[in-house]
Formats: sequence, C-alpha cells, structure tokens
Amino acid sequence: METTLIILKPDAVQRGLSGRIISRFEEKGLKIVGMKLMQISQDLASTHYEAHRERPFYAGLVKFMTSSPVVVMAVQGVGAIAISRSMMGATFGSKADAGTIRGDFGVSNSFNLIHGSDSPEAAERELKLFFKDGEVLSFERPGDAWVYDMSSGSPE
Ligand code: 3AN
Repeated sequence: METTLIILKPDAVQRGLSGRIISRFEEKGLKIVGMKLMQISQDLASTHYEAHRERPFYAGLVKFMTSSPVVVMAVQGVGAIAISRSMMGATFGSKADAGTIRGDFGVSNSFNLIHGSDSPEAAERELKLFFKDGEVLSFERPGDAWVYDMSSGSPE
C-alpha cells in the first residue's frame, strides 16, 4: 500500500472543480485517508518546491500556490503514486491527454490544477509537510472487498 500527497491547486478550488476531481479518485477506488482546505504559507511553498528553486518558473509557482486556498489530500492504494500521476496527466494542460484531470479540465501550462508526489520518497516527505500527526487516518472500507481481489491474502 502506498499513500501519496495530492494538492488541488488554487485554480481547481477557484474554478469549482474540487468535487469533480475528488470524485475521480474515489471512483477509481483509491482511498482518501486525509483531506483539508488550507492556505499554503510562503515558507511551506518554498520548502515543498525547494527542488525547483533555481528554475525560472519558481517565483511564479510559489506566488500561484500561495494565492488562494488549496485542498490537500492523502490518497492511499496499491500503486497509488503512479496511478495518481497517470490520472493527473502531463504537467502542461495544453499537452495532457484527454481523459486525464489536466487534459480534461485545463489548457494552461502554469495553472495546472493538481500536484501529486512523484516517488515514494517524495510522498513521505510531502505528507509530513502538509499533514500533522493524527490527520492521516486509518480506517476500514467494507467496499474494498470489491475494489481489490483479496483471494491470495494480499490486495491484487
Ligand atoms: P509535475 O507537477 O507534473 O510533477 P514538475 O514536478 O516538473 O511537474 O513541476 C512542478 C510544478 O512546477 C508543476 N506542477 C508546475 O506547476 C510547475 N512547472 C513546471 N514547469 C513549469 C513551467 N515551464 N512553467 C510554469 N510552471 C511550471
């Protein structure tokens, strides 16, 4: 099981797309184990995007991410990181395939609606940045018996 950090960026919240994007994760069978609306501080945005500090788009990215509230989610499932990334689509809305979140809901290369951790290491680091102890919950969903084949003892 993996847990990944998903952020519905300010454009998704302002455009009233949060519910539709959240539904896609639920419909896929992924489990939302943490979720909140928050305003990202300057400090948090710079820590989160520190790998991009030298990139030309960095200042604009931090300004965008701190400009208005976001929805942050901890999303869990077998292969949740790669599955979420494929659901998001390519970085730029103009290039993202139809059927993906970025491909279906946006055209911009800067306002690209959603962030998802890109590796297990990034997920661990980012979940700790955005969720305090106790904010990511552990609970059963009886319906998961129909999401995963458990006949071998582990989710398939
Ligand atoms: P992704 O979010 O698809 O993993 P990354 O990790 O390459 O994309 O970039 C991190 C974030 O930086 C992207 N979500 C996007 O918002 C922003 N970004 C990347 N490249 C550009 C660019 N050329 N112009 C504006 N923003 C960019």
